[in-house]
Amino acid sequence: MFRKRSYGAVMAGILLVLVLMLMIFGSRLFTDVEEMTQVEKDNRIVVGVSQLGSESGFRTANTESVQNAFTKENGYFLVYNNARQRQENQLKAIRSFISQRVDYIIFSPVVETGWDTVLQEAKEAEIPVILMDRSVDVEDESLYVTCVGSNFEEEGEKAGHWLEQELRKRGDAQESVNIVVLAGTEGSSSQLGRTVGFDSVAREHANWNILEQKCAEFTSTKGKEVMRGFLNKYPSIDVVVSQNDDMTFGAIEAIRESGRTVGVDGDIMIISFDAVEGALEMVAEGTINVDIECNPNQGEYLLRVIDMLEAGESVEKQYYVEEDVFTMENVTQEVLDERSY
Ligand code: GZL
Ligand code: ZN
Repeated sequence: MFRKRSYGAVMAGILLVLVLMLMIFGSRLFTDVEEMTQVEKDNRIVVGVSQLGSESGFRTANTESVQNAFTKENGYFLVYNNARQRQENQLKAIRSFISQRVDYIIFSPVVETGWDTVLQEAKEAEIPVILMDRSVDVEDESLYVTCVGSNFEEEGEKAGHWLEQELRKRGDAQESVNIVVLAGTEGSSSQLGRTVGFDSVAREHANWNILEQKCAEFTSTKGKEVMRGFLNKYPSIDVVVSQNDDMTFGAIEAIRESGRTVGVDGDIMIISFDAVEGALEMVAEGTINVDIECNPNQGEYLLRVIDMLEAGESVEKQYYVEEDVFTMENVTQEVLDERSY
């Protein structure tokens, strides 16, 4: 009995000491972190960034460029959230930035619509909102300060004009051309713009048949799945327009598994978007015929915009990043070596 009681008493004593220690250090720990964070936040510009996901090589590079820009050395405190492709996660993140009273909110809207209310809340909280990569379709454009991204319609037109030139070069300009399109996330600026841009050129050519456009979510898995469906459905496909390199990688796998070939000397021409390093290597070897660049390095542009806002200067409503078009002719070893994404 005695032994049992003393064992129990010892355990209770240890437990009590542990609880006391946790209360002292635990609270100090939380206080320290909170105080430290608060102190740090006080003299650094606090930026809340809602990134839409991590679905592609482009997105990874885009995130890196933001994290490399908003550093402590540059005088920033970055609060970062990955919404994993879900708009409701972005809405939650933006509302949490508002309640944390960040100095700026930056986000890449996964789709163009559904932002009016939350941006109105940010406006009432007097927190400037900057769009990155993609844009929003809102009634009141004053709900965001500026958009740093790409001209997606122009990217789509570039793809169409490349196909025009290529068919002319091959002497096929009048032949009927069967085209399938792997589209990105439905309702995203990149999907909408690239589709409108390419279609604006395609309608100039009665001999271009766009057999089908289907969403493959900007991912390689879906790209392979949708392409496999196209190959089973359409016996003769001449061109694949794939709205990002990740879907292209999946599509090329499906085409090769079907026994057909791709690229410069292949059965099926590949037109892709983004121009990430892995894809440029495929352009250099002739597997991808052309890659329309979509530049993810927006961190520097965003830094400059915030510097201007901090200095009380006015900023443009839209900044387009520099972008190129890559074919075998201009993908040199030097281009590949210096590629940061
Ligand atoms: C384009 C960007 C697109 C990329 C895809 O700026 O929105 O989203 O083209 C990414 O790789 O998923
Ligand atoms: Zn044209």
